[in-house]
Amino acid sequence: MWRGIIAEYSRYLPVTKDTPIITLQEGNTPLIPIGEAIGLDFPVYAKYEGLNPTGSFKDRGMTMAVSKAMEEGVNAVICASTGNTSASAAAYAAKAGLPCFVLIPEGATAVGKLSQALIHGAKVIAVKGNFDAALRIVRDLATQKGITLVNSLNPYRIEGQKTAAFEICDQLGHVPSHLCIPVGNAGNITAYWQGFQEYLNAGISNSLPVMLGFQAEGAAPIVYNRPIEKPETVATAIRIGNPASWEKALAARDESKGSILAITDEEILAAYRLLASKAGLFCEPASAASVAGLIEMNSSGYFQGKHNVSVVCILTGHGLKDPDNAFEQAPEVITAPPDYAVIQEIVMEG
Ligand code: AN7
Repeated sequence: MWRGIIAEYSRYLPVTKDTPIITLQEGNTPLIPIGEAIGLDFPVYAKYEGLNPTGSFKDRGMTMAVSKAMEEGVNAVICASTGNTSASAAAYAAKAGLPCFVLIPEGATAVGKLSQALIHGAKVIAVKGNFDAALRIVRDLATQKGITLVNSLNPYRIEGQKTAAFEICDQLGHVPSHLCIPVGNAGNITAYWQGFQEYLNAGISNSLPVMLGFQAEGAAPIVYNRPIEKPETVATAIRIGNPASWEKALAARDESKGSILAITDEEILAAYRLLASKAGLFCEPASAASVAGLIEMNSSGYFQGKHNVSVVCILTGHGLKDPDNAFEQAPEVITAPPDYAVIQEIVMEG
């Protein structure tokens, strides 16, 4: 039985036998071939992180952050969140029996994520401001004794999230040539790069991928090299104007000879619909940025003449997190009377 990322990868993590492990058996998410479905003629895989216990990759980091918080004997955990961090923090805090406080940007968090934070018993505070403003407040608040910050500024979050890179190498049997990943607060790209480097240094793998990060056009501070005061994008998960791990994302980009590029909301939504309708994979819009970015780079000729290409795209969160966007992007429901002939006609028309 899979025991969760801490037990499975403990030799790579800062835990001891005295660390109380708070787990929901996160990790072990599938790597699904999608190349053909999205119209590309080289191997492409989706790492479907939406299948983690709370529906996003955040669970890998949260099991570490909350376990270490318990080990240190803290009184509460706190985070700012565009949604997924709050859902994950609330669930792991519930399991640990710890109070959890979350600050979210009012009106800009997908409904699934908000419902999770609430049902798990977190105190949810909606602030009239964006994620960046909320993060500034919790960073200061977490200096109070006994309150631990569980945003990705917490180094244990990165430690946990790096295990996804280990899994990719273990599942694929080799290191992918390129990794495509959405970038918001930039913790995850940092974590993957650290994970791939650690596997290389441990002698488990023998190469490193090129890191390709993607930000939404209206929320692309790293791409445009300046903080964005009022970030805007349909992909609310990555509606972030001043990423906390900015420098580390630049290091991942430059050390891997990769890029961090902007992708429009239209491109994100096209990839979102394509994944759902052709690959059978329902992810949230922010996650589709990885596939949108790959499609865009392929169109621009980036992969031409490259040998042994194998790409992994990270689908960071489940589509059910954000049903409002699905309804907006999908065809309408057909209404009909309970009448055989009427319904037969609809079915026969295809
Ligand atoms: C689905 O939940 O920042 O670059 O507060 O939910 O590590 O921030 C979420 C981020 C990508 C970006 N995809 O990852 C939060 C939050 C999804 C996300 C990202 C997020 P980072």
